[in-house]
Amino acid sequence: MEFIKVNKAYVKHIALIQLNRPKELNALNLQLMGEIRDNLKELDQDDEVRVIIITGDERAFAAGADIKQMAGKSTIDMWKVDQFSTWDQINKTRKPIIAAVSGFALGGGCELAMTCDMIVASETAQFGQPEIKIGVMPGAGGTQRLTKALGKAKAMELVLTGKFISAEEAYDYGLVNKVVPTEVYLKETVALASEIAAMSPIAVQMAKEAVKRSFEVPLEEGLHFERKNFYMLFSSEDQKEGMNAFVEKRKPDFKGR
Ligand code: DAK
Repeated sequence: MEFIKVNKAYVKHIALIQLNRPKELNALNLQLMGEIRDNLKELDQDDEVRVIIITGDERAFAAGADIKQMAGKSTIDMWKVDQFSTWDQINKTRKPIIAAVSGFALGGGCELAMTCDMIVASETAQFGQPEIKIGVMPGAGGTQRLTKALGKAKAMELVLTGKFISAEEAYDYGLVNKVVPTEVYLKETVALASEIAAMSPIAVQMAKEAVKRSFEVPLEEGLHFERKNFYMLFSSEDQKEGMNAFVEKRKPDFKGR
C-alpha cells in the first residue's frame, strides 16, 4: 500500500485506516481510493475486527479528489475508470466505520467522511463541497448526504458557493457526533469505537443496516426490515449471552456468534 496505512488491531477489535498523502492534504487519487476499498473489504471479513476508523492527519482528513489527476480527463476517461464501484463498495461495508476528522474535509473528503457512519471532529475540522469553484459539482454523494444531514437551505448554500463550515457549525447541524480538542480527536474516536466494539458485532451490524435502510425506503418498509433483523438476532448466541448476563447481573461477553 502506497497511500494509506492500515493497522488491523490498532486497539482490540478496532482497525485503523490512515490516509497517507500528507503533502497533498490526503487528496484522494484513484490508487488511494482503491486501497481503501480493498482494505475495507478485507477488514469486513475479519472476525477480529468489529469497528473501523478512517482518519487523515491533523492538517487534513482529505482535501478532495485529486484535482491534478482529474484535470485533463474526458467524460469517457472518467466513465472507464468507474470510480463509483469503489464508492459503492465503501458504502456496502457491514461493520461500522467512524471518520476521525481534523483539518480539511472537502469535496470527496467530505463525501468520504459522510459515507462513514459517524464523524468525530477536531476543533480545527472544516467541511465543505468546493467543487463548484473548479467548475464541477459533488459527484460522490455530496448533494444527497449533505442535504439529508444539514437540510436544504444550508446544503444548497455550501454546494452552490463552495464555502466551508467549521466543526462547531457541523455539530450544530448534526453532521458530526462530537467536536473535541485536536490533541485527542483520535483518542476520542477510539473511545467511541470501543464502546461499540464491546457490543454484539452481529447486533451492531444488523442495527447499522436497519438505520441505513431508513434513508432509502418508506417507513412501512423500513419497519418491516427492522423487524426481520430484530427476529434474526434471536438465533444468535450473543442474544442469549446479553440477556442472560443482564439477568445474572454481570457484564456480557459477546463472541459475534
Ligand atoms: N487535489 C490535488 N492536490 C491538492 C488538493 C486536491 N484536491 N488539495 C490540495 N492539494 C495540494 C496542493 O496543490 C498543494 O500541492 P503543491 O502545490 O504543494 O504541490 C498541497 O496540496 C497543499 O495545498 P495548498 O498549498 O493549497 O494548501 P493551503 O493550506 O494554502 O490550502 C486548501 C488548503 C484545502 C484550502 C486548498 O488546497 C484547496 O482549496 N484545495 C482544493 C479543495 C477542493 O477543491 N476540493 C474538491 C476537489 S474535487 C467522484 C468522486 C469524488 C469526486 C469526484 C468524482 N467519482 C466517484 C466519479 C470528488 C471531487 C472533488 O473532491
